[in-house]
Amino acid sequence: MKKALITGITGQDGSYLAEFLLAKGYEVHGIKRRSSSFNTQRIDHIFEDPHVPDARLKLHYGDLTDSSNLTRIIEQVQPDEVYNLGAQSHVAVSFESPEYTADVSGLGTLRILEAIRLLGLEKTTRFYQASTSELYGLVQETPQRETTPFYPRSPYAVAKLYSYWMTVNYREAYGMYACNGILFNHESPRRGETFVTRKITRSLCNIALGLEPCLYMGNIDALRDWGHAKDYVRMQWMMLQQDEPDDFVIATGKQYSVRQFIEWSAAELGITLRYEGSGVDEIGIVEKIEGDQAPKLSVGDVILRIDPRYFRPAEVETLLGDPSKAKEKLGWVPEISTHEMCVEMVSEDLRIAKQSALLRAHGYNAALSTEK
Ligand code: NDP
Ligand code: GDR
Repeated sequence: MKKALITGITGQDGSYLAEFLLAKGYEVHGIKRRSSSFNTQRIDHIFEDPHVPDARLKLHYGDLTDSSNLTRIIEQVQPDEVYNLGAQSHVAVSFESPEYTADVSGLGTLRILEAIRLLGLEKTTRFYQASTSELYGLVQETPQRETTPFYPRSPYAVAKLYSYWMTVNYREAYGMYACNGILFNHESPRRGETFVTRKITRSLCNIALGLEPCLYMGNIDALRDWGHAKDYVRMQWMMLQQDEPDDFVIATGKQYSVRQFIEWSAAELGITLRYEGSGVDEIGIVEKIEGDQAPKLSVGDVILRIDPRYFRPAEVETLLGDPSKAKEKLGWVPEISTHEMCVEMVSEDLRIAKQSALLRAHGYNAALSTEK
């Protein structure tokens, strides 16, 4: 039985990758952080009691800032494959905590690579690094491919640039099987609530049901290439199954604006928006309501405002990936379109919002009865 170790198993990608690898028959080890409250919601459904003798999901307490802890876990697990998904992954937060971001998202990668090497596993353990389209930042070529020059625009992106090159360096210096997946944005109903897509779907569902008054946004004209996390974790595994290690861009090859994503999400709720004003004074007003998904809204309600606090000190305005190499060499193509993903996210957030609305109105028992 193959063994995989996932850092960041409690995150969006970690949870999907763990499911994927368990289905492939792997024994899956994950590193989770100690926190004062539970942080395993995304993997609770695949958690197995460690007392069960053949449990294949095993969790270890650890932190990417702690070399001795990482070395001990890797020594104990002796993994065939390590997926380094752990990171302080929020770009805007990285401007607030640049040093911590560098420690986790930059040096954390080095700590894992060095642990593999010092334990003498560099010829047996395969390593996947969660690199990012944020490396392209101020884009030098469109669409972006593996050969496009990097120009990072945030402490997060600079930390990930360090990790990218460390991964290449350990491959070249020590013959390690180490790959960078340069992944463009990917989302899902499990996306963290403060990333833009989830913030939009969650807020609009709450607004439709009267749980929140307004969606406050930053730069809604930013352009992104958004895929589905399920498609992207499949590719992370595929990258480690090749004869030779290599780096790949993973993207859909299609680009939309944040504004478009807002409109798709609103449309799923039967809401048509009209915009007035410009810049930080722009507002989104309900122009039309169809169906019964937004019972608490009326035509004329202002449900979208711009809040300058969500603008970043340096913005990445546009990203569009060219996944040709992944398609040609690995036969990978994304199966879920951006719009289909948006529909799935709204549907899931609407279900959650309905539960919250019921809880607010009637309490616990009423919410449970709608689950059936
Ligand atoms: P998430 O933010 O959802 O998950 C990040 C994971 O890292 C969580 O499990 C988190 O733990 C863990 N983590 C954070 N800090 C530490 C630390 N100090 N030590 C150990 N673990 C830590 O990210 P995604 O799942 O979306 O992304 C996975 C990886 O891919 C990240 O490295 C991200 O930077 C990168 N990436 C993501 C893209 C995307 O669009 N999603 C695109 C390109 C790259 P906890 O749950 O306790 O917070
Ligand atoms: P990003 O994702 O920075 O691309 O990083 P995010 O969803 O945070 O932002 C996308 C774009 O939307 C604009 N935006 C807002 N963003 C947030 N979070 N909140 C807002 O209110 C808002 N308004 C507008 C942003 O300015 C930006 O242009 C993600 C992370 O998952 C990284 O870890 C990963 O490496 C990259 O994707 C690829």
